[in-house]
Amino acid sequence: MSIRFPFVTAPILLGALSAAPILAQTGGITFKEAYPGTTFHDPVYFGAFPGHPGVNVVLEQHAANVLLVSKKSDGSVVKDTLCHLDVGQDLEQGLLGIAFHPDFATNHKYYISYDPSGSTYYDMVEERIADATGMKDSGTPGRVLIKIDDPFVNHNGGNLAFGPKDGYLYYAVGDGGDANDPLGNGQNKNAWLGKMHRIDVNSKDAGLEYHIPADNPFASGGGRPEIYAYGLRNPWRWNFDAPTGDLWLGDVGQDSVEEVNLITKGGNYGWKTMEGSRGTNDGTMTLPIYTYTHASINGAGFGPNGPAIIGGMIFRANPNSQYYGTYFLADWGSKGFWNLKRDAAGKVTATTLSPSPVSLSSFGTDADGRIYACGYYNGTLYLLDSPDLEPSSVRPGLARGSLPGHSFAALPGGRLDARAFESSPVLNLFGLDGSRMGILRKDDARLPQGLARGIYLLQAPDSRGAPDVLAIR
Ligand SMILES: [Ca+2]
Repeated sequence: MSIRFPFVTAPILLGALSAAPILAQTGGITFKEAYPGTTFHDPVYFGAFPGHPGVNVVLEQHAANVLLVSKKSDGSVVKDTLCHLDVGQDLEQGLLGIAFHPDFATNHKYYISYDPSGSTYYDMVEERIADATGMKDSGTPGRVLIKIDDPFVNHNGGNLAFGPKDGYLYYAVGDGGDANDPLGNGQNKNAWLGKMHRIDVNSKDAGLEYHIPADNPFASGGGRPEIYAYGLRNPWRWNFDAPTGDLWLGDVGQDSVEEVNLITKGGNYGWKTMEGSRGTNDGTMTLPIYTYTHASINGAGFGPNGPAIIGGMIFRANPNSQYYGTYFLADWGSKGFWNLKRDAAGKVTATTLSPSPVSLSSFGTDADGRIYACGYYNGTLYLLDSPDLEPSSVRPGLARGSLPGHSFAALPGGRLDARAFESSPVLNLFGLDGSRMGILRKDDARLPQGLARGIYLLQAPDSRGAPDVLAIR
């Protein structure tokens, strides 16, 4: 997703990467194959399919399939094709983004972004409608909302998402491409390119296929009315933190710096006057909340396509987890992998985790908020696996006819008996209603603070046997 080797093709890279080892992760996180034995062609998106528990959406960038992926009870993987397109085949072209209308369950509308095939380049956003089952495209021709003339083949951005607080469709597109933003798009408030845009898909203004939200920064002049934020180079992957509405964006840098931005309405993120926090801020520019330099990851190797940030995902699935509200991100070329914690004062603390097994292209979540990552060149979807990343909606599993578990007792604020860890060094702690109250580890068996007296259940993360019983008295 960088510009340095834009014409290197996947077959060459496959040879270079096929020997990449699967590394155990520090921080207790492993990359676990989500669909063992099943691969995807250049996956660039993973997300939950709304209204269909257990079904996830995968975008295949160059094969240009929107896949609905699920597992049968015997563990076999089913791929249904919601939609297939004809797209450009350069490294950064293809099917790039998808968002489902907040009312998809009733109106079956969904939105894709892609670069069509052909020697003239465009960046497009299109509305499509699924059939009555919701599982197949209706075949009705798509309604093109946005079609941008694009001077170069790279820097196409392409992510799409509906704002969790406002219901508007957000779409980010890169500066057009080549090096040094030769057309000056990033700082040109009248250009589509190098921007985050925001539109209302539920009504139309005169001459447009959408409505301009009245509070867009340039809704009444001063720039393109669709613009929400500007000064972006190649905003490849970004995600909303739904509880706060914060928009975390990874903007791919050029020669020196990769950056994470918190995107706010009307914000100028500096490109090409600034790269990361380097360059001269004219006073209008918002600095990134986190950067890493190419020099800093040199030791890890740049990989065949050079460094490029893969904007990440915020973990919100379990309020008791140490990772709650933190952000996972990766680097494409070096396979670097980090967690960022941002405190209430805005101070960011980065933890470097062990590298990803292959170049990641994107992060996503399932309906329960588990975090997944797309392994690009091996087509493997990974679950970020750790007891700390299990959703609190996990319930203790009970095999039919299983024997009662063991019983343990402890005092409030005390420790769990070491014998409870004989089957597993990590145990989930559940209330009797099945809600998960925390995680206990053999090497730190302290009970969570503030746990009330009463009866609780203990079970290893993957166990389906009877839980053990813990009485706190
Ligand atoms: Ca381009």
